[in-house]
Amino acid sequence: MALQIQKADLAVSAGTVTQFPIDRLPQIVFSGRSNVGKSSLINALLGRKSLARVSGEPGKTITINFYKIDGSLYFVDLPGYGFAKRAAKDQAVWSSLTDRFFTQNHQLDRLALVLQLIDMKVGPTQDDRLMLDFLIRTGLPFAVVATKSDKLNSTGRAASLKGLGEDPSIPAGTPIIPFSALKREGTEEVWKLIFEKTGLG
Ligand SMILES: Nc1nc2c(ncn2[C@@H]2O[C@H](COP(=O)(O)OP(=O)(O)OP(=O)(O)O)[C@@H](O)[C@H]2O)c(=O)[nH]1
Ligand SMILES: [Mg+2]
Repeated sequence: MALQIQKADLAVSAGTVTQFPIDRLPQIVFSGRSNVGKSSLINALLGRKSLARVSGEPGKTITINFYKIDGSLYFVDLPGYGFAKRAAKDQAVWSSLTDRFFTQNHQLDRLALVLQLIDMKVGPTQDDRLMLDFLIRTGLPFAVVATKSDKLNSTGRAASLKGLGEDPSIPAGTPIIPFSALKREGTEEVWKLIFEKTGLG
Protein backbone atom coordinates (compact mmCIF):
# COMPACT_ATOMS: atom_id res chain seq x y z
CA MET A 1 0.00 0.00 0.00
CA ALA A 2 1.31 3.39 -0.88
CA LEU A 3 0.97 6.46 1.28
CA GLN A 4 -1.74 7.46 -1.13
CA ILE A 5 -4.91 6.04 0.38
CA GLN A 6 -7.61 5.24 -2.14
CA LYS A 7 -10.44 4.58 0.20
CA ALA A 8 -11.11 5.25 3.86
CA ASP A 9 -14.54 5.19 5.45
CA LEU A 10 -16.06 4.92 8.84
CA ALA A 11 -17.00 1.24 8.80
CA VAL A 12 -18.70 1.20 12.18
CA SER A 13 -19.17 3.50 15.11
CA ALA A 14 -19.51 0.89 17.82
CA GLY A 15 -21.32 1.46 21.09
CA THR A 16 -21.28 -2.21 22.10
CA VAL A 17 -18.91 -5.17 21.74
CA THR A 18 -21.29 -6.93 19.33
CA GLN A 19 -20.79 -4.12 16.81
CA PHE A 20 -17.02 -4.58 16.59
CA PRO A 21 -15.98 -5.79 13.12
CA ILE A 22 -15.50 -9.54 12.93
CA ASP A 23 -13.42 -9.78 9.78
CA ARG A 24 -9.82 -10.60 10.46
CA LEU A 25 -8.17 -7.45 9.16
CA PRO A 26 -5.27 -6.02 11.18
CA GLN A 27 -6.15 -3.15 13.46
CA ILE A 28 -4.16 -0.05 14.40
CA VAL A 29 -5.43 1.41 17.64
CA PHE A 30 -5.28 5.09 18.58
CA SER A 31 -5.21 5.52 22.35
CA GLY A 32 -4.79 8.57 24.53
CA ARG A 33 -6.48 11.06 26.76
CA SER A 34 -9.24 13.32 25.53
CA ASN A 35 -7.98 16.17 23.40
CA VAL A 36 -4.52 14.65 22.84
CA GLY A 37 -5.10 14.57 19.07
CA LYS A 38 -6.20 11.03 18.16
CA SER A 39 -8.76 12.04 15.54
CA SER A 40 -6.38 14.67 14.14
CA LEU A 41 -3.65 12.03 13.75
CA ILE A 42 -6.05 9.75 11.89
CA ASN A 43 -7.03 12.55 9.53
CA ALA A 44 -3.39 13.52 8.95
CA LEU A 45 -2.37 9.93 8.20
CA LEU A 46 -5.18 9.62 5.68
CA GLY A 47 -4.66 13.05 4.18
CA ARG A 48 -8.28 13.88 4.99
CA LYS A 49 -9.51 17.05 6.56
CA SER A 50 -12.34 15.70 8.62
CA LEU A 51 -12.98 11.98 8.24
CA ALA A 52 -12.47 11.52 11.98
CA ARG A 53 -14.38 14.13 13.95
CA VAL A 54 -12.05 16.53 15.69
CA SER A 55 -13.65 17.55 18.91
CA GLY A 56 -14.35 21.05 20.02
CA GLU A 57 -15.19 19.62 23.39
CA PRO A 58 -12.91 17.10 25.05
CA GLY A 59 -14.31 13.64 25.56
CA LYS A 60 -16.76 13.88 22.71
CA THR A 61 -15.84 10.62 21.02
CA ILE A 62 -17.70 8.09 23.15
CA THR A 63 -18.07 5.31 20.61
CA ILE A 64 -15.21 3.25 19.21
CA ASN A 65 -14.89 4.27 15.58
CA PHE A 66 -13.47 1.76 13.11
CA TYR A 67 -12.17 3.27 9.88
CA LYS A 68 -11.58 0.77 7.11
CA ILE A 69 -8.54 1.67 5.05
CA ASP A 70 -8.28 0.43 1.46
CA GLY A 71 -10.06 -2.79 2.48
CA SER A 72 -6.78 -3.82 4.17
CA LEU A 73 -6.81 -2.65 7.74
CA TYR A 74 -8.74 -0.76 10.40
CA PHE A 75 -7.85 2.40 12.22
CA VAL A 76 -9.55 2.21 15.60
CA ASP A 77 -10.29 5.58 17.22
CA LEU A 78 -10.84 4.94 20.95
CA PRO A 79 -12.75 7.31 23.22
CA GLY A 80 -10.36 9.59 25.05
CA TYR A 81 -9.77 8.90 28.71
CA GLY A 82 -9.07 11.30 31.51
CA PHE A 83 -12.42 13.02 31.74
CA ALA A 84 -14.44 10.10 33.05
CA LYS A 85 -15.21 9.97 36.73
CA ARG A 86 -12.55 7.90 38.33
CA ALA A 87 -12.61 5.17 40.90
CA ALA A 88 -9.50 3.82 42.55
CA LYS A 89 -9.05 0.90 40.18
CA ASP A 90 -7.14 1.66 37.02
CA GLN A 91 -9.76 0.16 34.72
CA ALA A 92 -12.09 2.99 35.69
CA VAL A 93 -9.80 5.36 33.82
CA TRP A 94 -11.28 4.08 30.57
CA SER A 95 -14.83 3.88 29.49
CA SER A 96 -16.33 0.44 30.03
CA LEU A 97 -16.48 0.13 26.24
CA THR A 98 -12.74 0.70 25.94
CA ASP A 99 -12.23 -1.80 28.72
CA ARG A 100 -14.27 -4.39 26.79
CA PHE A 101 -12.35 -3.59 23.62
CA PHE A 102 -9.19 -4.77 25.33
CA THR A 103 -10.68 -7.64 27.34
CA GLN A 104 -13.66 -9.13 25.45
CA ASN A 105 -12.53 -8.62 21.89
CA HIS A 106 -12.28 -11.68 19.68
CA GLN A 107 -10.01 -9.76 17.31
CA LEU A 108 -7.43 -8.96 19.99
CA ASP A 109 -4.88 -11.06 18.11
CA ARG A 110 -5.43 -8.72 15.15
CA LEU A 111 -4.20 -5.65 17.02
CA ALA A 112 -1.04 -5.03 15.02
CA LEU A 113 -0.09 -1.87 16.83
CA VAL A 114 -1.37 0.45 19.54
CA LEU A 115 -0.35 4.06 19.00
CA GLN A 116 -0.27 5.60 22.45
CA LEU A 117 -0.55 9.35 22.08
CA ILE A 118 1.08 11.62 24.62
CA ASP A 119 0.91 15.41 24.46
CA MET A 120 4.46 16.49 23.84
CA LYS A 121 4.12 19.65 25.89
CA VAL A 122 2.17 18.14 28.79
CA GLY A 123 4.14 14.89 29.01
CA PRO A 124 2.71 11.63 30.35
CA THR A 125 -0.23 12.11 32.72
CA GLN A 126 -1.07 9.68 35.48
CA ASP A 127 -3.73 8.15 33.22
CA ASP A 128 -1.18 7.80 30.41
CA ARG A 129 1.05 5.89 32.80
CA LEU A 130 -1.78 3.53 33.73
CA MET A 131 -2.44 2.94 30.05
CA LEU A 132 1.26 2.32 29.32
CA ASP A 133 1.42 -0.06 32.25
CA PHE A 134 -1.63 -1.90 30.92
CA LEU A 135 -0.07 -2.18 27.44
CA ILE A 136 3.16 -3.53 28.90
CA ARG A 137 1.33 -6.09 31.05
CA THR A 138 -0.82 -7.34 28.17
CA GLY A 139 2.15 -7.51 25.82
CA LEU A 140 0.38 -5.61 23.05
CA PRO A 141 2.78 -4.03 20.54
CA PHE A 142 2.81 -0.30 20.98
CA ALA A 143 4.60 2.90 20.08
CA VAL A 144 4.39 6.40 21.50
CA VAL A 145 3.30 9.31 19.32
CA ALA A 146 4.27 12.62 20.92
CA THR A 147 1.55 14.98 19.67
CA LYS A 148 1.30 18.72 19.02
CA SER A 149 5.05 19.10 18.48
CA ASP A 150 4.34 22.48 16.88
CA LYS A 151 3.62 23.89 20.34
CA LEU A 152 7.26 23.58 21.38
CA ASN A 153 10.39 25.36 20.25
CA SER A 154 13.49 23.32 19.53
CA THR A 155 14.74 23.43 23.13
CA GLY A 156 11.37 22.36 24.52
CA ARG A 157 11.11 19.68 21.91
CA ALA A 158 14.51 18.21 22.72
CA ALA A 159 13.73 18.28 26.45
CA SER A 160 10.38 16.58 25.90
CA LEU A 161 11.84 13.83 23.73
CA LYS A 162 14.64 13.25 26.21
CA GLY A 163 12.08 13.05 29.04
CA LEU A 164 9.97 10.53 27.15
CA GLY A 165 13.04 8.50 26.22
CA GLU A 166 14.03 8.25 29.87
CA ASP A 167 10.54 7.86 31.31
CA PRO A 168 10.25 4.81 33.56
CA SER A 169 6.75 4.09 32.18
CA ILE A 170 8.10 3.71 28.62
CA PRO A 171 10.30 0.66 28.08
CA ALA A 172 13.67 1.30 26.40
CA GLY A 173 13.44 0.69 22.68
CA THR A 174 9.81 1.80 22.37
CA PRO A 175 9.51 3.92 19.21
CA ILE A 176 8.74 7.56 20.09
CA ILE A 177 7.55 9.63 17.14
CA PRO A 178 7.14 13.40 17.33
CA PHE A 179 4.02 14.42 15.48
CA SER A 180 2.14 17.54 14.48
CA ALA A 181 -1.17 17.52 12.66
CA LEU A 182 -0.74 21.23 12.12
CA LYS A 183 2.66 20.93 10.44
CA ARG A 184 2.13 17.41 9.09
CA GLU A 185 5.23 16.26 10.89
CA GLY A 186 5.66 12.56 11.55
CA THR A 187 3.07 11.01 9.25
CA GLU A 188 5.69 9.11 7.22
CA GLU A 189 7.31 7.71 10.34
CA VAL A 190 3.96 6.53 11.68
CA TRP A 191 3.04 4.94 8.33
CA LYS A 192 6.42 3.20 8.24
CA LEU A 193 5.69 1.64 11.63
CA ILE A 194 2.19 0.62 10.53
CA PHE A 195 3.61 -1.09 7.43
CA GLU A 196 6.25 -2.80 9.52
CA LYS A 197 3.72 -4.17 12.01
CA THR A 198 1.06 -5.22 9.49
CA GLY A 199 3.32 -6.50 6.72
CA LEU A 200 1.41 -4.25 4.33
CA GLY A 201 2.99 -1.55 2.24
N1 LIG B 1 -1.43 22.82 17.85
C1 LIG B 1 -1.93 21.63 17.57
N2 LIG B 1 -3.21 21.34 17.91
C2 LIG B 1 -3.70 20.11 17.62
C3 LIG B 1 -2.88 19.13 16.98
N3 LIG B 1 -3.62 18.00 16.87
C4 LIG B 1 -4.84 18.28 17.40
N4 LIG B 1 -4.90 19.54 17.85
C5 LIG B 1 -6.08 20.20 18.48
O1 LIG B 1 -6.41 19.53 19.68
C6 LIG B 1 -7.82 19.43 19.86
C7 LIG B 1 -8.24 17.98 20.02
O2 LIG B 1 -7.94 17.25 18.86
P1 LIG B 1 -8.67 15.85 18.54
O3 LIG B 1 -7.97 15.26 17.36
O4 LIG B 1 -10.13 16.02 18.44
O5 LIG B 1 -8.33 15.03 19.87
P2 LIG B 1 -8.90 13.61 20.31
O6 LIG B 1 -7.78 12.91 21.02
O7 LIG B 1 -9.47 12.88 19.15
O8 LIG B 1 -10.03 14.02 21.37
P3 LIG B 1 -11.28 13.11 21.88
O9 LIG B 1 -11.98 12.57 20.68
O10 LIG B 1 -12.10 14.08 22.67
O11 LIG B 1 -10.72 12.04 22.74
C8 LIG B 1 -8.44 20.10 18.63
O12 LIG B 1 -8.74 21.42 18.97
C9 LIG B 1 -7.31 20.05 17.60
O13 LIG B 1 -7.39 21.08 16.64
C10 LIG B 1 -1.54 19.48 16.62
O14 LIG B 1 -0.76 18.69 16.06
N5 LIG B 1 -1.13 20.73 16.94
MG1 LIG C 1 -11.41 12.08 18.84
